[in-house]
Amino acid sequence: MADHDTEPVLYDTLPPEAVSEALAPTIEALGLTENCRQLAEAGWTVLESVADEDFTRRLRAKILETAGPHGGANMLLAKDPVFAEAILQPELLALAEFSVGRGFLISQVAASVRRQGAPTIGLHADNNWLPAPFPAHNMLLTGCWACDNYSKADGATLIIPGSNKHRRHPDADEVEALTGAVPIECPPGSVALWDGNLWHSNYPRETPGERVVCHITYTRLMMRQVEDYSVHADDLIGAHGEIMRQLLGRNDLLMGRDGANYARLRETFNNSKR
Ligand SMILES: O=C(O)CCC(=O)C(=O)O
Repeated sequence: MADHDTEPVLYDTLPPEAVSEALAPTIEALGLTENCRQLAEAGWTVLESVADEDFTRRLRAKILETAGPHGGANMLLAKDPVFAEAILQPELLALAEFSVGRGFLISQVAASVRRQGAPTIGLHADNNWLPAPFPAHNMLLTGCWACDNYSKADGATLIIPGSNKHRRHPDADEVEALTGAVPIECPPGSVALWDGNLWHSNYPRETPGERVVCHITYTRLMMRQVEDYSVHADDLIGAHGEIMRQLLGRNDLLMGRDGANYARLRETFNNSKR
């Protein structure tokens, strides 16, 4: 962790593939070095057994209870504490800082329940509200917490390896052709993560039962979040402390209750470079 009170003004920006000096011991202790390399190179990675099996069972049960008739749910941080537990897992926070930088925010906590015959979502890059060409530094990190097995027949996430290098949205022909598509295969309790550049979709579900997923999006501090938790922020920060303050954008210079908080200017500007 950087000591924001004593850190001097930073002038250099860390390259996208570099782990900062402050984050490196955490990445090493959690065994995430290879995941960082995969995220930077290939635009995706998978973490298995992010929490114990009981946690994934609780998460799955709460999603099934919360999801609407079409299998979707959002604003989940405000709906049950199990979702804060999910987004605050140390491995996820460490990869988020690596991928979308120090001072990163939570953008969205949503869920999907896909039953047999569920149609696909359609090929896209999560940088959906960003013009192309996409910047060198990643802007969005999506983590799909697979509460059920991920295989092609089970309706797993589909990715186009190498598409992260195009740094643009797919066009209509590419969306139709799905050239080079492969499934992300992993056991329940895994979190599949990808950057904002990687083209992805999901396969139709052919098997009986449901594919239950919690969709978590972390974002760089200068991006607009998908979900607005401002009316819930005091309660969430009261329950989860400093890290939630950061995730909800209450630690930075921007959008303080009384306008910009210049006491936080150096920290915010330094964060943008790490
Ligand atoms: O449901 C999936 O497997 C993919 C979800 C997706 O496209 C997303 O969360 O951006």
